[in-house]
Amino acid sequence: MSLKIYCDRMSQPSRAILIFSKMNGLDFEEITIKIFEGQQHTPEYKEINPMSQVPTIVHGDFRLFESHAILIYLCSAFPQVASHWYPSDIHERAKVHSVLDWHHSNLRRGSVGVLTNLMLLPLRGAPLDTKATEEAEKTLEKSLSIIESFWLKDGPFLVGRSQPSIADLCLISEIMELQLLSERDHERILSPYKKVSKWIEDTKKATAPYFDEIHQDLLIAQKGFREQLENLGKTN
Ligand SMILES: N[C@@H](CCC(=O)N[C@@H](CS)C(=O)NCC(=O)O)C(=O)O
Repeated sequence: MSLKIYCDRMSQPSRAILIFSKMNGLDFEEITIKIFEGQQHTPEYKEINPMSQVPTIVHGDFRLFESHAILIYLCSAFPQVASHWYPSDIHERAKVHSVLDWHHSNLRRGSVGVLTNLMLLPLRGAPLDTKATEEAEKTLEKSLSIIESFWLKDGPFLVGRSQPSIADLCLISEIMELQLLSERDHERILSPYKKVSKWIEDTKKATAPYFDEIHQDLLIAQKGFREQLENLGKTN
Protein backbone atom coordinates (compact mmCIF):
# COMPACT_ATOMS: atom_id res chain seq x y z
CA MET A 1 0.00 0.00 0.00
CA SER A 2 1.46 3.36 -0.93
CA LEU A 3 1.94 6.11 1.64
CA LYS A 4 1.74 9.74 0.56
CA ILE A 5 2.58 12.61 2.91
CA TYR A 6 1.16 15.99 1.90
CA CYS A 7 3.22 18.54 3.75
CA ASP A 8 5.33 21.69 3.76
CA ARG A 9 8.71 21.66 5.47
CA MET A 10 7.90 25.19 6.74
CA SER A 11 5.10 23.65 8.83
CA GLN A 12 5.94 22.36 12.29
CA PRO A 13 3.57 19.32 12.34
CA SER A 14 4.70 18.39 8.80
CA ARG A 15 8.32 18.29 9.93
CA ALA A 16 7.48 16.02 12.89
CA ILE A 17 5.89 13.50 10.52
CA LEU A 18 8.72 13.65 7.99
CA ILE A 19 11.44 13.14 10.63
CA PHE A 20 9.47 10.26 12.14
CA SER A 21 8.90 8.59 8.76
CA LYS A 22 12.55 8.86 7.78
CA MET A 23 13.77 7.65 11.18
CA ASN A 24 11.62 4.54 10.86
CA GLY A 25 12.52 3.80 7.24
CA LEU A 26 8.93 4.19 5.98
CA ASP A 27 8.59 4.06 2.23
CA PHE A 28 6.64 7.22 1.36
CA GLU A 29 6.17 9.91 -1.24
CA GLU A 30 6.51 13.51 0.00
CA ILE A 31 4.09 15.86 -1.76
CA THR A 32 4.78 19.51 -1.05
CA ILE A 33 1.81 21.83 -0.53
CA LYS A 34 3.28 25.33 -0.27
CA ILE A 35 1.13 27.01 2.35
CA PHE A 36 2.66 30.50 1.90
CA GLU A 37 1.57 30.24 -1.76
CA GLY A 38 -1.97 29.14 -0.79
CA GLN A 39 -1.70 25.67 -2.37
CA GLN A 40 -3.71 24.23 0.56
CA HIS A 41 -6.79 26.00 -0.85
CA THR A 42 -6.90 24.36 -4.29
CA PRO A 43 -10.02 22.25 -4.98
CA GLU A 44 -7.75 19.20 -5.60
CA TYR A 45 -6.14 19.48 -2.15
CA LYS A 46 -9.48 20.24 -0.46
CA GLU A 47 -10.66 16.85 -1.79
CA ILE A 48 -7.82 15.28 0.19
CA ASN A 49 -8.13 17.46 3.29
CA PRO A 50 -11.35 19.50 3.61
CA MET A 51 -9.67 21.54 6.40
CA SER A 52 -7.16 22.92 3.83
CA GLN A 53 -4.20 22.37 6.11
CA VAL A 54 -1.01 20.33 6.15
CA PRO A 55 -0.04 17.66 7.03
CA THR A 56 -2.28 14.96 5.58
CA ILE A 57 -1.49 11.35 4.76
CA VAL A 58 -3.03 9.02 2.21
CA HIS A 59 -2.27 5.36 2.91
CA GLY A 60 -3.89 3.23 0.23
CA ASP A 61 -7.49 4.51 0.25
CA PHE A 62 -7.25 5.87 3.78
CA ARG A 63 -6.94 9.64 4.32
CA LEU A 64 -6.04 11.27 7.62
CA PHE A 65 -5.27 14.76 8.87
CA GLU A 66 -4.15 16.07 12.31
CA SER A 67 -0.48 15.38 13.01
CA HIS A 68 -0.90 13.65 16.38
CA ALA A 69 -3.48 11.25 14.93
CA ILE A 70 -1.23 10.65 11.91
CA LEU A 71 1.78 9.78 14.07
CA ILE A 72 -0.28 7.41 16.23
CA TYR A 73 -1.67 5.78 13.07
CA LEU A 74 1.80 5.33 11.54
CA CYS A 75 3.09 3.77 14.79
CA SER A 76 0.16 1.34 14.71
CA ALA A 77 0.20 0.58 10.97
CA PHE A 78 3.94 -0.07 10.45
CA PRO A 79 5.44 -2.92 12.51
CA GLN A 80 9.01 -1.73 11.89
CA VAL A 81 8.46 1.43 13.99
CA ALA A 82 10.77 1.29 17.04
CA SER A 83 8.70 0.88 20.22
CA HIS A 84 10.10 3.94 22.00
CA TRP A 85 8.18 6.24 19.63
CA TYR A 86 4.82 5.04 20.98
CA PRO A 87 5.18 2.76 24.00
CA SER A 88 2.94 -0.29 24.26
CA ASP A 89 2.57 -0.11 28.07
CA ILE A 90 -0.84 1.54 28.58
CA HIS A 91 0.36 3.92 31.28
CA GLU A 92 3.44 4.98 29.31
CA ARG A 93 1.28 5.41 26.21
CA ALA A 94 -1.31 7.43 28.14
CA LYS A 95 1.43 9.80 29.33
CA VAL A 96 2.50 10.36 25.71
CA HIS A 97 -1.14 11.16 24.85
CA SER A 98 -1.30 13.51 27.81
CA VAL A 99 1.62 15.63 26.63
CA LEU A 100 0.33 15.58 23.03
CA ASP A 101 -3.08 16.90 24.12
CA TRP A 102 -1.40 19.53 26.28
CA HIS A 103 0.74 20.61 23.31
CA HIS A 104 -2.14 21.80 21.14
CA SER A 105 -3.86 23.91 23.78
CA ASN A 106 -0.70 25.39 25.32
CA LEU A 107 2.66 25.38 23.54
CA ARG A 108 1.22 25.56 20.01
CA ARG A 109 -1.25 28.29 20.97
CA GLY A 110 1.55 30.39 22.47
CA SER A 111 4.05 29.72 19.72
CA VAL A 112 1.67 30.42 16.83
CA GLY A 113 0.44 33.56 18.63
CA VAL A 114 3.98 34.87 19.10
CA LEU A 115 4.97 34.13 15.50
CA THR A 116 1.81 35.80 14.21
CA ASN A 117 2.28 38.95 16.30
CA LEU A 118 6.05 39.35 16.20
CA MET A 119 6.76 38.09 12.69
CA LEU A 120 3.87 37.52 10.26
CA LEU A 121 1.76 40.62 10.98
CA PRO A 122 4.70 43.09 11.11
CA LEU A 123 5.96 41.70 7.77
CA ARG A 124 2.49 42.37 6.31
CA GLY A 125 2.70 45.96 7.51
CA ALA A 126 0.19 45.60 10.36
CA PRO A 127 0.70 47.77 13.48
CA LEU A 128 1.89 45.91 16.61
CA ASP A 129 -1.02 44.70 18.74
CA THR A 130 0.61 45.04 22.16
CA LYS A 131 -2.14 43.27 24.11
CA ALA A 132 -2.30 40.26 21.76
CA THR A 133 1.52 40.05 21.70
CA GLU A 134 1.76 40.14 25.50
CA GLU A 135 -0.92 37.46 25.86
CA ALA A 136 0.76 35.17 23.30
CA GLU A 137 4.16 35.64 24.95
CA LYS A 138 2.68 34.86 28.35
CA THR A 139 1.14 31.61 27.02
CA LEU A 140 4.39 30.64 25.29
CA GLU A 141 6.61 31.43 28.28
CA LYS A 142 4.29 29.57 30.64
CA SER A 143 4.38 26.56 28.30
CA LEU A 144 8.17 26.59 28.04
CA SER A 145 8.42 26.86 31.80
CA ILE A 146 6.06 23.86 32.25
CA ILE A 147 8.13 21.79 29.79
CA GLU A 148 11.30 22.74 31.70
CA SER A 149 9.98 22.10 35.20
CA PHE A 150 7.34 19.41 34.67
CA TRP A 151 7.42 17.45 31.41
CA LEU A 152 11.23 17.11 31.49
CA LYS A 153 11.57 16.61 35.25
CA ASP A 154 12.05 12.80 35.16
CA GLY A 155 14.40 12.22 32.24
CA PRO A 156 16.14 13.58 29.15
CA PHE A 157 12.99 13.23 27.03
CA LEU A 158 9.35 14.11 27.75
CA VAL A 159 7.39 12.27 30.46
CA GLY A 160 10.54 10.67 31.87
CA ARG A 161 11.51 8.65 28.82
CA SER A 162 15.09 7.70 28.01
CA GLN A 163 14.47 7.80 24.24
CA PRO A 164 12.28 10.18 22.24
CA SER A 165 8.59 9.50 21.60
CA ILE A 166 6.31 11.04 18.99
CA ALA A 167 5.55 13.77 21.56
CA ASP A 168 9.18 14.97 21.57
CA LEU A 169 9.06 15.38 17.79
CA CYS A 170 5.78 17.33 17.89
CA LEU A 171 6.80 19.75 20.63
CA ILE A 172 10.33 20.33 19.35
CA SER A 173 9.15 20.97 15.78
CA GLU A 174 6.86 23.61 17.28
CA ILE A 175 9.70 25.27 19.20
CA MET A 176 11.98 25.16 16.13
CA GLU A 177 9.45 27.32 14.24
CA LEU A 178 10.43 30.14 16.62
CA GLN A 179 13.70 30.30 14.65
CA LEU A 180 11.74 32.59 12.31
CA LEU A 181 11.62 35.32 14.99
CA SER A 182 14.28 38.02 15.04
CA GLU A 183 17.48 36.85 16.73
CA ARG A 184 16.80 39.22 19.62
CA ASP A 185 13.27 37.95 20.27
CA HIS A 186 14.38 34.34 19.90
CA GLU A 187 17.17 34.78 22.44
CA ARG A 188 14.95 36.77 24.84
CA ILE A 189 12.19 34.14 24.81
CA LEU A 190 14.18 30.88 24.71
CA SER A 191 17.41 31.57 26.62
CA PRO A 192 16.01 31.12 30.18
CA TYR A 193 15.10 27.48 29.44
CA LYS A 194 18.34 25.51 29.72
CA LYS A 195 16.74 22.06 30.00
CA VAL A 196 14.64 22.82 26.91
CA SER A 197 17.83 23.69 24.95
CA LYS A 198 19.54 20.48 26.07
CA TRP A 199 16.44 18.41 25.20
CA ILE A 200 16.39 19.92 21.69
CA GLU A 201 20.10 19.07 21.25
CA ASP A 202 19.53 15.51 22.56
CA THR A 203 16.59 15.00 20.17
CA LYS A 204 18.62 16.42 17.28
CA LYS A 205 21.35 13.84 18.03
CA ALA A 206 18.86 11.00 18.49
CA THR A 207 17.25 11.78 15.10
CA ALA A 208 20.41 12.60 13.10
CA PRO A 209 20.78 13.15 10.22
CA TYR A 210 17.07 13.70 9.53
CA PHE A 211 16.44 16.47 12.06
CA ASP A 212 18.87 18.82 10.30
CA GLU A 213 17.86 17.67 6.83
CA ILE A 214 14.16 18.36 7.43
CA HIS A 215 14.83 21.70 9.18
CA GLN A 216 17.12 22.97 6.43
CA ASP A 217 14.36 24.85 4.52
CA LEU A 218 13.26 26.58 7.74
CA LEU A 219 16.80 27.74 8.47
CA ILE A 220 17.24 29.00 4.91
CA ALA A 221 13.95 30.92 5.22
CA GLN A 222 15.06 32.26 8.61
CA LYS A 223 17.76 34.38 6.96
CA GLY A 224 15.24 36.13 4.68
CA PHE A 225 12.66 36.66 7.42
CA ARG A 226 15.27 38.04 9.85
CA GLU A 227 16.63 40.45 7.23
CA GLN A 228 13.13 41.76 6.54
CA LEU A 229 12.41 42.14 10.28
CA GLU A 230 15.72 44.01 10.76
CA ASN A 231 14.91 46.38 7.90
CA LEU A 232 11.49 47.03 9.42
CA GLY A 233 13.16 47.86 12.75
CA LYS A 234 15.44 50.38 11.01
CA THR A 235 12.59 52.15 9.23
CA ASN A 236 10.23 52.24 12.25
N1 LIG B 1 -3.68 20.64 14.48
C1 LIG B 1 -3.17 20.49 13.13
C2 LIG B 1 -2.60 21.82 12.70
C3 LIG B 1 -2.45 21.92 11.22
C4 LIG B 1 -2.03 23.32 10.82
O1 LIG B 1 -2.34 24.31 11.52
N2 LIG B 1 -1.31 23.40 9.71
C5 LIG B 1 -0.87 24.68 9.25
C6 LIG B 1 0.64 24.66 8.96
S1 LIG B 1 1.54 24.39 10.43
C7 LIG B 1 -1.53 25.00 7.91
O2 LIG B 1 -1.78 24.13 7.10
N3 LIG B 1 -1.80 26.28 7.70
C8 LIG B 1 -2.35 26.76 6.48
C9 LIG B 1 -3.72 27.32 6.66
O3 LIG B 1 -4.32 27.14 7.75
O4 LIG B 1 -4.20 27.94 5.70
C10 LIG B 1 -2.11 19.39 13.09
O5 LIG B 1 -1.49 19.13 14.13
O6 LIG B 1 -1.93 18.76 12.03
